[in-house]
Amino acid sequence: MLSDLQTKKLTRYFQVYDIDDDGRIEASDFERIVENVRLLHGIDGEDADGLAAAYRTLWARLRAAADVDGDRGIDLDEWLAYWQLTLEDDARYAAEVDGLTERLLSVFDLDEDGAIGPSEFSDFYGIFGLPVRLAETVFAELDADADGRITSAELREAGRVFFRSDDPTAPANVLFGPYGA
Ligand SMILES: [Ca+2]
Ligand SMILES: [Ca+2]
Ligand SMILES: [Ca+2]
Ligand SMILES: [Ca+2]
Repeated sequence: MLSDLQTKKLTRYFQVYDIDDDGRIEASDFERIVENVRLLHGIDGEDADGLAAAYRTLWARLRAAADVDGDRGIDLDEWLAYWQLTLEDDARYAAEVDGLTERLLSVFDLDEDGAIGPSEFSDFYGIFGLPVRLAETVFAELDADADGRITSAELREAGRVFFRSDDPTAPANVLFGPYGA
């Protein structure tokens, strides 16, 4: 079972992907994410095609696993059911945390130093429509050793805590911004 805290955090994560805020994660939400990432990197042509293809694959995998009623969208109930199964399975959970860490680094580590700096973190919030004024506070929470960079190890730890921790005071709970009451 997902705890109350996990349900709130995963609902917040759902809202991050449901960019148009219509209560369903669909192909069109992923297309908007791709477009935002494309603009951030200023890429087009073949690179943009590769980016779009990567997100199509990600969406297809998510849909195959989570769209139980087959209506080509993932509603919140399907999303939470998907995460309950994933978090109960250590191998799937580890793969999700690794995948999230790699995606965040590959998309937002613009200067390619292997870590997320403050302005790269603001980009991340901007792309997902999260309040950018919060980025600075959340960045400081996730930068565990306060050296001004969120390394892949810090990001992976944040992912682990975000998905599984039931400690309401854990800083990484707010990886995707504040979650609802
Ligand atoms: Ca949507
Ligand atoms: Ca569905
Ligand atoms: Ca960087
Ligand atoms: Ca750090």
